[in-house]
Amino acid sequence: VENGWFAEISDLWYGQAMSFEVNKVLCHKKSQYQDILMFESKSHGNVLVLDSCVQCTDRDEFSYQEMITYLPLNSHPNPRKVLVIGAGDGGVIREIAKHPCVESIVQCEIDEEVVNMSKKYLPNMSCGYNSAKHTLHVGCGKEFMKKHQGEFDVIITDSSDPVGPAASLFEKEYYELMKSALKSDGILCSQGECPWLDNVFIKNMMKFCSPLFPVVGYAYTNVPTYPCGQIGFLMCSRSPETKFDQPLRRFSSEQLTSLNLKFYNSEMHTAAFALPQFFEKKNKEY
Ligand code: AAT
Repeated sequence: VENGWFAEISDLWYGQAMSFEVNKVLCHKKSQYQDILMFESKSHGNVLVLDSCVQCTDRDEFSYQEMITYLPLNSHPNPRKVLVIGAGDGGVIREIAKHPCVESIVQCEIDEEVVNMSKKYLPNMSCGYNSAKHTLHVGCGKEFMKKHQGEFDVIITDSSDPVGPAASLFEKEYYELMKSALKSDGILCSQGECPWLDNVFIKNMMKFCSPLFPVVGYAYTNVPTYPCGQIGFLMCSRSPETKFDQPLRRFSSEQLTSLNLKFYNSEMHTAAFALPQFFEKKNKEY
């Protein structure tokens, strides 16, 4: 934080940076795994930053948390047991806990400090931890995956960017491990970076997923405070029946209200899979 502003400077999006005017730094410390910064912003409520990358803001987190949750859960005929990797802020747990089919939520987050700081400064997200369906394991998602076979209906990987502790969650080996941790008709959905910045990286991941899963898809949503204002999701299904862009459960307007959804609905679900023309091209043009 310099001159009252925080700028999200990183080689992952060189030459550009989202900035926030800072009211107050709430906490800044180094955990065993990463640098953790929490500040109160002038316009976006509290903001969580890990290793200089913005993870969420009070103002626009719902778009990401709702979409990474309901895209896979509503593509699955009966998602009862859900595994979440990462998601230290708790927002994805908050969303999964609302889903009518879900019976249990297992979470594996590497950094307990992120969980503790979120409980203190991000109550609107960490309220997810109060769900009776939820169990937390502290550890690396990849190591956790090796110990589980054929157990989960859905696996959601809400991970930070592919540098530091999350790098292993973007590798082919991790997708092979997720495949075997899923039930035979299971679905996975992972934080899939941004088409404007990482087109080649994303296409490469889709390429190594396609021999592993009969159905592979990519969707994206708008998050104004993520780099370029967009973030995508890489989705894979073990069931050849899955049609990601056609949700099996369509929430009525009463349900959308009672679930307190602010972004997701069936139309947004289908639209999220429509990809721009440049996504199909092989080479980065920007
Ligand atoms: N809900 C949106 C916030 C995140 S947080 C990503 C979480 O992944 C963090 O809590 C981090 O500690 C955790 N994490 C990182 N590596 C691992 C790992 N190997 N195993 C388990 N958890 C891990 C996502 C923000 C996306 C930002 C896009 N620019």
